[in-house]
Amino acid sequence: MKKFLKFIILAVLILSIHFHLLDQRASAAPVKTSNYHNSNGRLVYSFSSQGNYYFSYDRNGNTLGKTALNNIVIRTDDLNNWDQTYYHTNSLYLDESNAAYFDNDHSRAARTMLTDDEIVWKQTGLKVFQAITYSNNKGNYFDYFTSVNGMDWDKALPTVTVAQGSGGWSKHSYTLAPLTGANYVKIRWNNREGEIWSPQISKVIMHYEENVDTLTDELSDFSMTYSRSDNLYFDSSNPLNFNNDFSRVMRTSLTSEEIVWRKDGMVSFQARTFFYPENMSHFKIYTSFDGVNWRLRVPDIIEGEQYEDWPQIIYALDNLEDTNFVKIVWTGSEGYFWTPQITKVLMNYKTGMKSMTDNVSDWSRSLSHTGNLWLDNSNLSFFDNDTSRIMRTQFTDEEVIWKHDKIRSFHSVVYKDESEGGTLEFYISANGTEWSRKIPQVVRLGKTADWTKYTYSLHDLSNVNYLKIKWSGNKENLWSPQVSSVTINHL
Ligand SMILES: [Ca+2]
Ligand SMILES: [Ca+2]
Ligand SMILES: [Ca+2]
Repeated sequence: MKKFLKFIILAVLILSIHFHLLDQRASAAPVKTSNYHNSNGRLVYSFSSQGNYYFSYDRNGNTLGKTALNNIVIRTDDLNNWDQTYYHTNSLYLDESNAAYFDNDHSRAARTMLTDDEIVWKQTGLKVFQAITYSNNKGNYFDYFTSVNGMDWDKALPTVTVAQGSGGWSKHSYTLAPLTGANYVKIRWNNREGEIWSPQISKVIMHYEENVDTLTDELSDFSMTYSRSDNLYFDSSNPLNFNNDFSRVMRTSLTSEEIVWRKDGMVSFQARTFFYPENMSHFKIYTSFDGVNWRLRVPDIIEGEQYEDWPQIIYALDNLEDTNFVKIVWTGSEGYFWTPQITKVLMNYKTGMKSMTDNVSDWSRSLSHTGNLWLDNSNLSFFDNDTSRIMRTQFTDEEVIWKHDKIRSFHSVVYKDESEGGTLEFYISANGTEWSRKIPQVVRLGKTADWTKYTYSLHDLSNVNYLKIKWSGNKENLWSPQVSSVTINHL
């Protein structure tokens, strides 16, 4: 009787849960969300019809931010043919037999010999790469590599889940996320024992950002750099220490030297460097949207392949959203001036993006402004020597409008003193008459005396041709906040 009661209670519970789920389904259409975690188990990407997001962390695992990504596209290669692959070794073939062992997959990539065969996929702007494979054993039989240019490869460590496939084979699901500026992925078989027909690759799934191009500076000369400090030199000696690279940038003295690249709409950046293993002092990497105001970044630091004595260190930034410039600074004043060296730099950028900066030296680059605004030229030392900033002259609502076709992002440099001051509001418009307010992303850039410098940015804009900054509020002081410059990225 007790057992019967338990059964009744259980049945009622299951039914009520079932109806509860049905209720939820009836009330809202389900949103399919794909979440991807990094090797530390932290969420890095979340893709759904309601939005795509990238989550970043510092080296201690503290959340740095959440970036919205437009134009995330999925491409699936079922390996029914080789059309979607970029390269594969000749001895591979597509096995169409015994689909019943492979969850009914009628075509998988397989070997014909026990050799280190490989397949390469090319996709610019890769965010997440997944491979589904089958093996007649539980072993992990593949190595994974990623590359920005298809030539310099770095070993990548996927997260792996194992499930039971049909017919007693193990189904492995490998995920690479996040990929730092990768445009190519290579899978290589690594087992030289066992059966030639195991493992097999069933399919790969790629999430990537659309409309991304790529650019490499081999650093043969300074023609692709934007600016640099004086004491830099191209070293061509001992190429064997540097993967046969005959031209690398190094310092000529133990001073703080820097080199800057510009590419409007940069979304990822990779610097490949070599260090002599004594007194190693890391590079510092800064990003900027105007080449004037810089933000220190926390790059991914990857240990690359080592040639001879010099460890290769790769610095990578990905999912950049306010970057038209990147600066690398040599640090360290001890040891040898000829270490470290930069061998090449690789960038992904949004196709066709251009940037326009208005330093507000005058009103010529804005479309219009209201009467009680003033260009302040005083107290340069509080404003990093910026000779002209916009401020109010009355406690009234004031505004400035900028116009540009196809605005995609907007960055303004703002100084505020320690008073409550006025409030800045940001508006966007397609036609210049109907406006909608947007909440900007705020980054604190630095402090001079009583003034703090911030950037206020809007990202991922579409159907926007006008931007407006509005001052409001009537608390002291009239002179705060001040707008120092505005940069508009547009197509
Ligand atoms: Ca397949
Ligand atoms: Ca080089
Ligand atoms: Ca200015």
